[in-house]
Amino acid sequence: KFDEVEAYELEIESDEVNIKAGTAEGIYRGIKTLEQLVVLSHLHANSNFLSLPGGEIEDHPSFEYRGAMLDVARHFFSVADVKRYIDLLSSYKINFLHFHLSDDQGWRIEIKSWPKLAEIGGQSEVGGGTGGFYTQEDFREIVQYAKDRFITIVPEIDLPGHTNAALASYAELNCNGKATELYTGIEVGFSTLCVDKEETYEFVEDVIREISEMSPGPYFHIGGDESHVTPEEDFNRFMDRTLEIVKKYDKIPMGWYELITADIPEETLLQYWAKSADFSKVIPKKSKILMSSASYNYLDMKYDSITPLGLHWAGYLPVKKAYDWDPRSLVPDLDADQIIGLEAPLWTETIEDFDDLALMAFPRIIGHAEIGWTPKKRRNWEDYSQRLSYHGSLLDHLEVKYYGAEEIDWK
Ligand code: TNX
Repeated sequence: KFDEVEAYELEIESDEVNIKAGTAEGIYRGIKTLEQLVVLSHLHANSNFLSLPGGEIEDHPSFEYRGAMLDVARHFFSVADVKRYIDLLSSYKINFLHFHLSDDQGWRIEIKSWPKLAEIGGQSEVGGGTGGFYTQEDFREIVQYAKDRFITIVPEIDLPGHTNAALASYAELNCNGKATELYTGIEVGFSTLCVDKEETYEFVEDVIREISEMSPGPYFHIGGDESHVTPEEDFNRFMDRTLEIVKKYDKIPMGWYELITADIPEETLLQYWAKSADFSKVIPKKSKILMSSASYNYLDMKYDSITPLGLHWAGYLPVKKAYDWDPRSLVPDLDADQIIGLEAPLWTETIEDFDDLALMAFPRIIGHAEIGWTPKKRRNWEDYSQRLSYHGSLLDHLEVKYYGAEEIDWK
């Protein structure tokens, strides 16, 4: 069981420190707790003498999936940036990183059998910058770096909409046989693969095969969101075939909740991104659910009206709101046992570099990490905001930007 795999005990006594666990992963989680204690005790000590609070901790996670998502399609992020994010995520015991690898504005992963995807589709991004892409070697390096920190990479190729970068790279993927122009704006829902062409399924299969071979994790994310120009019947037919391909390469399919209209296998993991106003309309009943509500989880939503970056179509997301909720009861019509965890997406229409990313992710993702680890009955805002107030100094020490929200009495 996941909670046993990740469980650990930490004992700090007057003359020794012990970490016990049944697995290397458990030991790793324990080391991360100890590391935070050491750094924070050091940063807030009144002398040069380092002392740690004594005691015993028995610890294990509440959810098996505690994720972050990075959109590298709207703006590209270097391997070094991704590694830096992975280090930070791992220190807060996040265990999945979902990579949004393709969208209208860019294709970010080398596909050997379709080289123009990266060569052409990799050269654009929002705002007209130069874009970029990961070679397969880069991607393998990221997967391994994450794995060494007990983080599983979830690759996403968004289909059949959000595909302009691919449609600009290969004329034959378009129904009219003409390549589209590269796109650098931020509109959504205008592109679609041609669902009646056999080339489309050769493309989908080659992409899923090449990426699956590099991805040891269980999931392959096939997108499915906002396919507004694909008629529903076409969408379902396309997805039924694509789901077969995912199965052929031994992956568990994952998709945005719109995938519910297709004939999904029972093990499918749907990512629930509805904002609160839509909760009663969007009730996927027949799958596992990953909670990523735009109103609670979206790190690209502004904290408040003066946040310099981000969007606000799902409202503002201050630090308290991002922390003070429970994935098992947020959406009344979902069954608590459908929900395997939560994921915090960072869409990057307005996010251009690591400092921007950090400002939107921190401190809110620390709260998400705690929601994933600690059951609701053992959490409360007063206690959390006190503990969080020390983490600004930790982030300063690492030269990581964060939003100095006034809700927190930063130490
Ligand atoms: C909706 S949420 C999208 C993304 C945008 C995001 C901006 C979802 C599955 N699709 O394409 O980047 O809003 O907040």
